[in-house]
Amino acid sequence: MPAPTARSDHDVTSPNAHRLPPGQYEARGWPVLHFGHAPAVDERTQTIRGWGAVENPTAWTIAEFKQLPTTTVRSDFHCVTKWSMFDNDWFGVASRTALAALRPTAEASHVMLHGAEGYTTNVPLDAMLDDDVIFTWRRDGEDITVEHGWPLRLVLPKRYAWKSCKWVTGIEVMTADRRGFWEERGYHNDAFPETEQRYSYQE
Ligand SMILES: Nc1nc2c(c(=O)[nH]1)N[C@H]1C(S)=C(S)[C@@H](COP(=O)(O)O)O[C@H]1N2
Ligand SMILES: [Mo]
Repeated sequence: MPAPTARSDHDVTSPNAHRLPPGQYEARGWPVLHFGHAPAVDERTQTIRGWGAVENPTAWTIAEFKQLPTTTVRSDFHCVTKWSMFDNDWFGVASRTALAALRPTAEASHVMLHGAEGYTTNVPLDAMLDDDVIFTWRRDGEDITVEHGWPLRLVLPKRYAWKSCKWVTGIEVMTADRRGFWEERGYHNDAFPETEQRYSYQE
């Protein structure tokens, strides 16, 4: 992952300073961070597939997926490279709404999110059903840019942001845990910011 942004991007005098998880600083603006390149995506033809331990495997175009019931949730966002953002209003399809459409089987326990260019990240099914988890394409009333994951990204605010998969192409429901892209490369499987679960050697 790229190095943290320069010191001048930190706002140590922020009124949100007391809300920062340990080791984090508040970013000015919204940094862009990902491995590889932002893909060119057409939301009319790009599909998002849901498969695995589900009773109703589904392939939506992204445009169809966006016809599911929508909601807005406010949450914070914490990157393991130490920047945080507060009070983001995300508009989109609640994760629990999408998963309800797929109908996970009784054996389902984990989800692998698949993003463009082979990115993956794993999340317990319970965590995907939290009411603050959302497949989103708008932040604070504006469409997000392709760099930030348009036409569709996940936001999973209670975990470090590498679990918030950009350019989502698949929701794989699993009956056991399996590590995703960063989880296989030295990052923590659970990734809770409050206890600084940054690296796999802490597990
Ligand atoms: N598909 C994909 N999603 C991804 C990543 C990535 O490399 N590929 N990087 C993650 C990381 S490490 C972070 S911090 C957030 C950053 O989101 P942002 O660029 O919108 O700030 O996206 C996450 N989602
Ligand atoms: Mo990150």
